[in-house]
Amino acid sequence: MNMLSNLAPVPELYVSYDSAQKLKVEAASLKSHDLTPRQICDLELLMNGGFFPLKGFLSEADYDGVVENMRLADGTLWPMPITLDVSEKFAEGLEIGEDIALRDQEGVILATMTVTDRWVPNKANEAAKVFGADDSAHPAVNYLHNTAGKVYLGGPVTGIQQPIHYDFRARRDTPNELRAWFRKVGWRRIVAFQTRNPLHRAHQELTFRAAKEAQANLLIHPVVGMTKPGDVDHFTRVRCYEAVLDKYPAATTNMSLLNLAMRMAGPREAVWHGIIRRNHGCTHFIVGRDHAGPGKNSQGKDFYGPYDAQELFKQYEDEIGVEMVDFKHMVYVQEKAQYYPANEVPEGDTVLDISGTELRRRLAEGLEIPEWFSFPEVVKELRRTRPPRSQQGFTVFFTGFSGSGKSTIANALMVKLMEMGGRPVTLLDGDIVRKNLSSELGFSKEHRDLNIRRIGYVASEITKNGGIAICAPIAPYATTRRAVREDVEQYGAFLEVHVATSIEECERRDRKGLYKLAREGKIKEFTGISDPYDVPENPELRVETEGSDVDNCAHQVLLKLENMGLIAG
Ligand code: PPS
Repeated sequence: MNMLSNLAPVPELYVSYDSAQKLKVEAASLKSHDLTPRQICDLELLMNGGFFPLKGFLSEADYDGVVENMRLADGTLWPMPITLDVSEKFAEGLEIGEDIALRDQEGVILATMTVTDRWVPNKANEAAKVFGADDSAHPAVNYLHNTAGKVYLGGPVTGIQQPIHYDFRARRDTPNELRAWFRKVGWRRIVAFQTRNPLHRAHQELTFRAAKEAQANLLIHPVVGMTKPGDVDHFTRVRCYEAVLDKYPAATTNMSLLNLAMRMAGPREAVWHGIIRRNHGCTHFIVGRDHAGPGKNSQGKDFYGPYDAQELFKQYEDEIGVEMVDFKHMVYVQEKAQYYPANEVPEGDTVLDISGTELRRRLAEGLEIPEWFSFPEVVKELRRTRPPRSQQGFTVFFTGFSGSGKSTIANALMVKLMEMGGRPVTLLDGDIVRKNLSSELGFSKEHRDLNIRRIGYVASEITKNGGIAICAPIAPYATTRRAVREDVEQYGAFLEVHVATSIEECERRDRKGLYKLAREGKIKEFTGISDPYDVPENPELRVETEGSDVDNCAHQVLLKLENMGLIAG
């Protein structure tokens, strides 16, 4: 058991400044592993004592113990595999006992690691035991199978320097910085509140109550490393937290940012969060309903029961070394104009609540968010980041044969959107792109894919920055179109429009004379003649050009955009 006083410093893995300078020079000649964003988060907490008692990435024996029964090989409680996953190629070239340099994404050496273990993990078993099911609907299982390398390396880490953060520097604290601060201000009992979401009035009420009940001070300890895909970005959230912090009585509450990469592992994650907070000097920890829940599995059911996390935490409370504080579900009681715990609402009174889904809908549609629900400063920040759909960027992606009418309709659409105004419009027409972005490319599958991925990248950047991208390439491959959709949908809507002119009609029109040349074999790999075209199965819109004019086709796209809430009606 590793009981730490919350007054003494927690052991770190850093060497002294002078040794670090020396080691940095020596490490330059070692084989290097470029850390992934998740590994950088893990390494930071390993080095600064946030993951105490770990001394490095898990060895195989520790990994087996953690996966099977949440314990390191020496019996210490540790619920989460902290592993250094690498490619087979990198692993192959290593000797056991060799030191490697661990670098951030810019190549800065953060640490060295002595490789004591190398093994190919049974990922299906890890998924089942740690996350409860080998189901890729779970974000961490998806990561395990589709992002993480095939081989794990384990061994002790020697810390050279912390990962560099340029944002919110004053709000980031190592465990020992927090411990020192608690000592300085005389905080002895500290309740930590873990969060990855913006805080609204109910959260403020429940955290304040939790601290009062535990007769403790409150530490808002949000995760700013990696959270669930699709969450509100941490920049926005931290601005929201700053606003909420002002609502607590002065000197009762503080906030510090935690660069943790969450796994959304529910019960095991709650235990892990507790240990991390103990290491940061906290004595109490709020565990709520469905703590660190990953959402629904592929059968549409919850991965974990709503109170599994609380139960597991309670079971290991002594070993974790922090006391669990129950999270009360707070609701607004209209008649009293006040928040109450859900189980203490006076009989007959009206309870008001807004779910996360409803909040997102109201933000997306620019509808009212009442003051009883959230603080005006928080709503203002959320609206700045998530403007209503009619002000967000989006991409219209035309696909179809050469000569189908894509460019003509795309041009008409561009002009109509510019007439409306409000957002900048960029046309990425097939021919224009091939002149400017892809002039070195031909028409092999590989080159077409590269061409389309480039268009997708530009469109996603335009979409991210609130503009309208209209793309009009042939884009014959369904998989590539799907990849572009995924790139864009991170930032805004993607509207696929199949310009469904038949190959016979395109050939009959032959506006550029290319079909004739293709038939004569003078142009090779010509789409529809000597090269494939995957007809889109579920485009948002299919337009027929035989029988309707360009103006009408462009108008159909506008109607669809209106219907999706992307342009005001
Ligand atoms: S792709 O497949 O999406 O990368 O094609 P794209 O960039 O849209 O380029 C298509 C335009 O290039 C001309 N062209 C050919 N098209 C298809 N196959 C072959 N082999 C070929 N060679 C040249 C053709 O004019 C296409 O223009 P559009 O505007 O589609 O008619």
